[in-house]
Amino acid sequence: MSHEAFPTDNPAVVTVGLPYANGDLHVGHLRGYVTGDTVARALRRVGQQTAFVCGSDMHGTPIAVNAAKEGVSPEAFALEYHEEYAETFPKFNVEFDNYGHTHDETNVETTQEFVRSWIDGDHVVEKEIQVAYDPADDQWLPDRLVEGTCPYCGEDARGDECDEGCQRHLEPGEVEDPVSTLSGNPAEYREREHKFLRLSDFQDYLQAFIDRMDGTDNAKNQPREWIEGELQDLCITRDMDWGIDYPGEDGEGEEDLVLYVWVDAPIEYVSSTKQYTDRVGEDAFDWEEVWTVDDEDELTGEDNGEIVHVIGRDIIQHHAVFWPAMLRGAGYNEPRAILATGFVGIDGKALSTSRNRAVWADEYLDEGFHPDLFRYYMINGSGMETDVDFSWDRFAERVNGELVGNLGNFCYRSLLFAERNYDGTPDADVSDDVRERIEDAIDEFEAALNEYRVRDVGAVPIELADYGNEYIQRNEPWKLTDDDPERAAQVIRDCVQIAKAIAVLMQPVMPEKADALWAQLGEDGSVEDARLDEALDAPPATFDEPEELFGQIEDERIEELNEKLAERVEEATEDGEDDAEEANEDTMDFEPESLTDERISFDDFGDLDMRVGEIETAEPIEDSDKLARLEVDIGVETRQVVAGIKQLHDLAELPGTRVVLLANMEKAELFGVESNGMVLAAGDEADLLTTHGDAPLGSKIQ
Ligand code: B3M
Ligand code: ZN
Repeated sequence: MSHEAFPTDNPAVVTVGLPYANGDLHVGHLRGYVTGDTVARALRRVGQQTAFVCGSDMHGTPIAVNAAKEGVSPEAFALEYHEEYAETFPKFNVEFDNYGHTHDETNVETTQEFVRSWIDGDHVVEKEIQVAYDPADDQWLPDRLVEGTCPYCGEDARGDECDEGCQRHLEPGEVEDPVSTLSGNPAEYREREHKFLRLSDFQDYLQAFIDRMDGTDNAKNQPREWIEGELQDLCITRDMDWGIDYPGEDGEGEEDLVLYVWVDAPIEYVSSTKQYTDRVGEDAFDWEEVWTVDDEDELTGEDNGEIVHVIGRDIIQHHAVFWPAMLRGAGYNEPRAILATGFVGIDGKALSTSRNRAVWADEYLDEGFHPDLFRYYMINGSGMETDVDFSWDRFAERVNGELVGNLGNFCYRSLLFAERNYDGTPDADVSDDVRERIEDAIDEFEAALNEYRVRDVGAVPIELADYGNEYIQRNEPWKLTDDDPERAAQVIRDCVQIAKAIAVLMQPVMPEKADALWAQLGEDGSVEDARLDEALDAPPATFDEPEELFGQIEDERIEELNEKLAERVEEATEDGEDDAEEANEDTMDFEPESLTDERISFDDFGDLDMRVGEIETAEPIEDSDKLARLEVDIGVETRQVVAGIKQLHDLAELPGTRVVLLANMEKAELFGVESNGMVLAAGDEADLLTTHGDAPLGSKIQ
């Protein structure tokens, strides 16, 4: 950690990547917003002054195209989604201090100011470049209006992004074999003059920046490759009508040119904070204290505000390379930390809005589930950087196990016992052991937050509840009430304190449930306003009979939801003819590697102890994108192996599959899991080798 620990004397701003105002929100989007909201709440919890801001991303080609399809203006089209988002977020207890949009006046002004600063600082250059053009339609094809092949990795790519391959940002003119996504016509490249932000001006700065930036490992490490290589200039203008006008040197707009959507989008982080200041007044929150720098040479100095960006892992380059350069070029402060979350998929495949392959935000709520359960599942179900599959089974497992069975159960039994026997909190001091355990929990909360281990922040109250359950079980106060009433009162006094600490510590992840517990303890107001160390203050002497905080989710309910989702995924797959065609093309294009000239002896071959096996279990290794843990029965014994097949196979379908296992492969340890053998597979798709007949398990391959 290269910055002063939270809380600092400066205000902080937490942001989340702006949603494109282009379709309904699904659980994949919500992961980021819930994470950002949890971070903002946790920062406030430790006493950090924090504004949580965001806005809708209104520009870009997909919005212009979809609006045209519906026969409405892009502005009207995007505003409708903007309003929908502004209503949906609070339903998930995602409470922005300000939620603006990129087409509002504040952002237009701020964006044009940024660009003027770059021009004044001589960071903008004009260049003739090749831009994709559809001659049949007489149409320029910026960004997603063109598709083709990525020049870096050869995968299919959009005009501005290699979304299926290396994830790089692509500059206009880079995509090979361009085709219009509007008409399907092959496109040609035509010369056109555009404006560029000269990123190489910021190369040294960026190299130093990335060394001091905090956040998740993916955000800290991936940009190094880009920053260490030669930085290409960033084209900041587009041939479109929809967007913010390029301001020009004398303040006059340049005809036909609007700013690239990725110019005005991050600037909305600044604009949204400004709007917040406008609303609450400078004394309550001063946007300039966060965004502007007092001393440019002292970027990590004590006078600068704390900027924390939460984003999806696909937009790291925009935030850790382009954005800091944009800020620097306009004399603004830099991000303190970038946290990049993994994706949410279903059955190992990405969610798709157009194919209805998703669990929708509204749908989750319509099923009657509490938003805090979803928040808990998103934050505690996996590490932040891990790609996860949304699964109703795992959702129910977490809720039933950790919330109902552990946290909820502890609080309910403790408060019920307290209310029945003492009308509330027994009159005693908290024991030293319990006080220390709560202090440890507070320390871990602070440490986890400072290291951006958001999942661990969420785990603190669960672990405390675990301790509480064990404590009450061990001390059996119900047996003590007659024989040793003093001891019984002491135990329950401790348990009530633990419940109070749980309410304080669970608030960032489950704000509404934390308030419910707070009220059950007879406390006034919202737990949000309680400081972290209030976890150790005595709870009110009296309170009413508590209610269970969480209800069990029944198996039948989950079965219904699973069926619904399975049907939808099936339909989405049937609709996905494109996928099938693409797969076919892949096979047709496939060029096998040339054969090796080196021969081996029969003895050499005999050294390989390969056996027929059958997969018994296959499960993902959570922290890895690619790896799965398999148990393979090879007749003589069952072997645990780690295989790089997580995204290439539906793991649930693998048990029962016959495979060939190289049994005398060197042992290895991957992500802490021992791999004892190797399963043979063909090609990049890891097509598993199996047997034609039914040779018994353990048969040697010869
Ligand atoms: N609107 C959405 C995305 O690419 C995009 C984020 C902008 S953040 C400044 O995830
Ligand atoms: Zn690529």
